[in-house]
Amino acid sequence: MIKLYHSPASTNSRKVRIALIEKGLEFERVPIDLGKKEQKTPEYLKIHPFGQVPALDDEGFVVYDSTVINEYLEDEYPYPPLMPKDSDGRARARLMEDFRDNHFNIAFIRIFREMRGKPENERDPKAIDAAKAEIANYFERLDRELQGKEYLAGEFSLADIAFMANLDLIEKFDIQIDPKNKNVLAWIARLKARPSFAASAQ
Ligand SMILES: N[C@@H](CCC(=O)N[C@@H](CS)C(=O)NCC(=O)O)C(=O)O
Repeated sequence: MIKLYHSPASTNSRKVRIALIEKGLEFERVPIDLGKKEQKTPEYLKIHPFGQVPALDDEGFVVYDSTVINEYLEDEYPYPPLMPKDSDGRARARLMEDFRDNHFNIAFIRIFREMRGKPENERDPKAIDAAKAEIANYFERLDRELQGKEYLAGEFSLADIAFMANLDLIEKFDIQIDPKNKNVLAWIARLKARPSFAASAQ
C-alpha cells in the first residue's frame, strides 16, 4: 500500500492527501512530528534528504516534494485525470501551482511563523499585516485568472488542489477576501464542497 509521510497541519502534506483522495487511492498516513524534529532523524533523512514532509513510498519507490509527488501520482495513476490533456493547459496548471508554492503559500508561512507559539505581545503585527496585504493582491490576480472559468486550468486540476490545501488557514488567520473578488469566492466554495476537502483535513 502507498505510505504517505506527512504532518496533519502541513499545507504541502495536504496537497498530496487531496490528490490521493481525488484519485481514489488507498494510503497509509505515517505522521511525522515536526515539533519533535522527527523529520531530521537519520532514518527519515533516508526517505527525504532535505528532512521535510511530505514524502511518499509507493511499494518501495520513494518520492518527495508535494509538487513532484502529485505529478508522479498523475503519471502512475492517470485516472481520474488531474491535469489538462493539452500542453497549453498543462503549462497553465503548472504555472498556477508554481504561483501557489512559491508566492501564495510563502505569505501564509510568514504569518504562521509569527503566530506559532508566540504570545500576542511578541508578534510583529507589521509583518503579519504585510503578508495579509500580499495575499489580498494574490486574490486579485486569482480573480482575473478565474474569469470565465470554474477552475484555474479549466477542468479541476493539481493547480486547484495546491490552493485547496491553504483554504482552512484563510479563516484561521482571519484573512479577509474582498467581496469584489467574486470569481475567487465562488471557486473557494466549489473547492470546499469537494469531498476530498473534508477528507484531507488530517
Ligand atoms: N517544496 C516542498 C516544501 C516542503 C515543506 O516546506 N515542508 C514543510 C511542512 S509544509 C516542512 O517539512 N517543514 C519542516 C522543516 O523544513 O524542517 C514540498 O512542496 O513538499
